[in-house]
Amino acid sequence: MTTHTKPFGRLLLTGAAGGLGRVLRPRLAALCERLRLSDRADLGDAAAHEELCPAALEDRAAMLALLDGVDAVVHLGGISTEAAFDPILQANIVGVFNLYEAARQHGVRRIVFASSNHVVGFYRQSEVVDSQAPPRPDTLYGVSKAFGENLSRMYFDRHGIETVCLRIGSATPEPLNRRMLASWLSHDDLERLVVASLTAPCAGHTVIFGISDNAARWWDNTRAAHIGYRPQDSSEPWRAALEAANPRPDPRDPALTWQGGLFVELGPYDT
Ligand code: NAI
Ligand code: 15L
Repeated sequence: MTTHTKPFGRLLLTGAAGGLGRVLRPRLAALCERLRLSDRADLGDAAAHEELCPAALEDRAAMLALLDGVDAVVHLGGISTEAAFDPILQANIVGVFNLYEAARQHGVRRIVFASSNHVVGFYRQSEVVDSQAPPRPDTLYGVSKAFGENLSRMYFDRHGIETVCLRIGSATPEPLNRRMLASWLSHDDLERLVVASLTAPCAGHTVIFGISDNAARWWDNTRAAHIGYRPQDSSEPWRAALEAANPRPDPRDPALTWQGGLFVELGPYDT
């Protein structure tokens, strides 16, 4: 048996060239002996503990090779907003299937899957939803994330691969608008959430909303308490400035009506 001083021997981060991938890349080093980084975009130079493995998610053979020797995965790769159906199909549906099938074949035990709040974007901001509320996606993008959540559920029930689905809100350096008073996830809390999801003793199949400890709340994480995520940041210090910037909000503004905000009006895009 191989023993490691860190929790993981080899951790795979997909979408490593993206916005959140670049945030997590240096922060995951403490968790693993080797950090395997993948994307279809340029990954820059590898540090001593890193392995660069470019791959397109829709390339089944490349994904099978990518998962070889991996202990756990943080899956951020994919289309991250509304788009035409074809790229969403390739990256977020075919790609997620390729990831789980490769994980099954290589015996990977846990995946942290970047889902999205847009799985429930058509709930109103006046409602509070938890992980058991039926999906109400606001976009094809949201539908594709619901697919990933369901696929990972099936791979847990059939094959025992644990997954924590992160329904990330808005992961930006600071909250940028009134909606983000509820949806904001600080980068430090993103790190806390990913670390907790990777290292919780028993994750099973869990859906958890990725938000900081914001005073404004639409999303209830009570059912995910076993993950041990303890956010330490809050959007509240930005409230006064954000409200002053928009002192008389239009109550019909979709950005302030739907949990998914302006995503409810994006698209459709040509395939
Ligand atoms: P991003 O768009 O900056 O990064 C996604 C990465 O995936 C990119 O580097 C892109 O090259 C790669 N990618 C896309 N299609 C691919 C394909 N077919 N094959 C290989 N690589 C491919 O997105 P961001 O903001 O870093 O988000 C990361 C993940 O978190 C995404 O899955 C997104 O849906 C999810 N998320 C992010 C939120 C945020 O606030 N940033 C909120 C909710 C969910
Ligand atoms: C997402 O799912 C997107 O990936 C991100 O770019 C943001 O738009 C975020 O949701 C949000 O809802 O603010």
